[in-house]
Amino acid sequence: MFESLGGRLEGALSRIRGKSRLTQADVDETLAEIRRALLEADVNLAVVDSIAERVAVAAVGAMASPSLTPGQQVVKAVHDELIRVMGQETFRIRYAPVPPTVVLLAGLQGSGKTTAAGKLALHFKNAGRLPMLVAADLQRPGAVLQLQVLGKQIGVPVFSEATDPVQVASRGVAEARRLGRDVVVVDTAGRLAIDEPLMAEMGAINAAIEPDYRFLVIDAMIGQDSVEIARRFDAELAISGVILTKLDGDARGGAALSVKEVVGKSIAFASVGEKLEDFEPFYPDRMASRILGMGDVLSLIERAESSMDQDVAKRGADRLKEGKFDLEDFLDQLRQVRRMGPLKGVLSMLPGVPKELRNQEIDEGEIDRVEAIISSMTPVERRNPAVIDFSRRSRIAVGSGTSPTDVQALLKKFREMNKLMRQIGVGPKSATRKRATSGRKRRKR
Ligand SMILES: Nc1nc2c(ncn2[C@@H]2O[C@H](COP(=O)(O)OP(=O)(O)OP(=O)(O)O)[C@@H](O)[C@H]2O)c(=O)[nH]1
Ligand SMILES: [Mg+2]
Repeated sequence: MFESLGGRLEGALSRIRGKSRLTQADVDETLAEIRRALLEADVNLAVVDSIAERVAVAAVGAMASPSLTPGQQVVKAVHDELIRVMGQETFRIRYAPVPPTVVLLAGLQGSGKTTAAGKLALHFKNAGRLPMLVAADLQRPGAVLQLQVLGKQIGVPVFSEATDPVQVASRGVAEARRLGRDVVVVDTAGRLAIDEPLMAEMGAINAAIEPDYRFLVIDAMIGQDSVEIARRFDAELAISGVILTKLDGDARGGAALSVKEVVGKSIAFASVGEKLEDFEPFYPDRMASRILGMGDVLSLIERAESSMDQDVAKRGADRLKEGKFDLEDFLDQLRQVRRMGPLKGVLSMLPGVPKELRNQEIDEGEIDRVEAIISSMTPVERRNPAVIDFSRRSRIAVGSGTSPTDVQALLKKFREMNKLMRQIGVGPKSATRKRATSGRKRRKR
């Protein structure tokens, strides 16, 4: 997401980034390029103007300032502006003092409401809540089943009945209260375009259940149009915020950068993929850094923390220290990292990773192969790869659908990695060893 906008902005700013002196021509050129980049990313014109105006002021200030880094100041101004238009603060859910906290999702057809309902419920569950899903989309055949499948996947109950949307919603909330579920997420039907029946239905559900939060779900790919959609839904429902979906696609970013500034409603959550974990609170500051290619370490750390099993991570680290890291440990750690999502996504959040590398196709298949190979080994072989002889190698290759050469290559890589670990010195043991060798030569202990 935001690849082309990020690239264009970085390009615009690279001209002045390191400069210790800015000329009027530098500033004009840079501003023009920033405007072009934003317009091309489908950012609302009024928003483009407001960003450009404020950056221009900052640039004039930077030209006059005795600072050594005027170029850097302009970069910072752009960064600050991106944060400002996206809403500065991160949206926080305040749970209702008397549960349940009721959340209503609304939006156009296919915007990602049902998926977002499941993701949101998982988000609440991970936050220690007891969510419940309510299937109030009785329009599309299969909508209820879709939500039930999601509910099953995340272990969250789904309320449904074949009556009408308003009744399902109110009875769902009542049921949640009865069962002691403290957050209710109500999924509703979408329409191809905003029309009267849709708005009337949403209005009726809204009046019936008086939700604490009314989120509009918007597909980030629709760009400019999102502003008008948000305005219309806001007029009917007084929305609390926006859930922006499909940010993993080739969304140009216009929606993310326009909605808050034009409609005055923040983006509360961002959906960044089809998997249930691909969902996060929307952090304007991190998003701005991501757009400008400054990486997004905080999101990454958070994702690592929520998907990593701390015990497994620690066990791996301990065994590395002890010099006992074997293929079993390697497999554990590999699985941990993969739980953070596709490696490409992980890589794109790291700062300083060059654009070319970020966009490079990572061969997930290669990692699948490694996983398959290690999975086909016996525990003894994983603990002590040295026992793997020719016949074991063939067996492992057959078991993992690879070739003996693949198995051999993996073992070789693993040996090299282990050697490298010992050389860079992990943990106290190798520290002693390093001291020993750097001092007078000692015989092997
Ligand atoms: N890549 C990607 N796909 C998504 C995301 N969110 C939803 N989708 C996909 O978009 C399609 C529509 O999602 P739904 O959740 O069914 O959308 P909806 O708004 O409930 O659709 P209706 O109920 O028909 O109005 C599905 O194929 C989802 O898998 C996302 O963040 N990224
Ligand atoms: Mg749906």
